[in-house]
Amino acid sequence: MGTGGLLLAGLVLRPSLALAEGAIDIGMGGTPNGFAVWFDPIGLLVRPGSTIRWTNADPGNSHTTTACHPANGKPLRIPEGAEPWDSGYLLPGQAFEFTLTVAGVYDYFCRPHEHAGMVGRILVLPEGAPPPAAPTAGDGLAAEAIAAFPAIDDILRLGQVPGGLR
Ligand SMILES: [Cu+2]
Repeated sequence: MGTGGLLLAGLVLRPSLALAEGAIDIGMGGTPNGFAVWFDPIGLLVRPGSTIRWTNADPGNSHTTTACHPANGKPLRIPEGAEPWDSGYLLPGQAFEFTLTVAGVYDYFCRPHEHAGMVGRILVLPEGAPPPAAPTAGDGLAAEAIAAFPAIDDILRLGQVPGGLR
């Protein structure tokens, strides 16, 4: 096999990384009876400056996307100096966009479903940068939420960690 084959292999082995020009989508989903609720993907790797669009694709529930930040009554689990966000309640079909500029780990949750473990984690990483450590601040955040964040290693390996019923 020549150089071309090696180049192709390198391309195929790259993790899928969302480099879209527009917003990168995260769905908010749930079962019709509200038995389970989720963000999908639950883990996401993006470059600084990426705009994320959360859309409530769950016909039976309202959801929020809310940064783990003291401004939202939660421990700081986004990078120091980064802007927190809180979508407020999104009815089925509604969406919320936010742009992440500061590199690091962003943990967020859904206000009405924190105790159901409805959380997500976004890793904002410049190309070639070493991976940051996972946030550890936990006081004031439900144990079910803390337990549900996907591992940094999985986000790095997969680019997108699927959420939802599996
Ligand atoms: Cu929710």
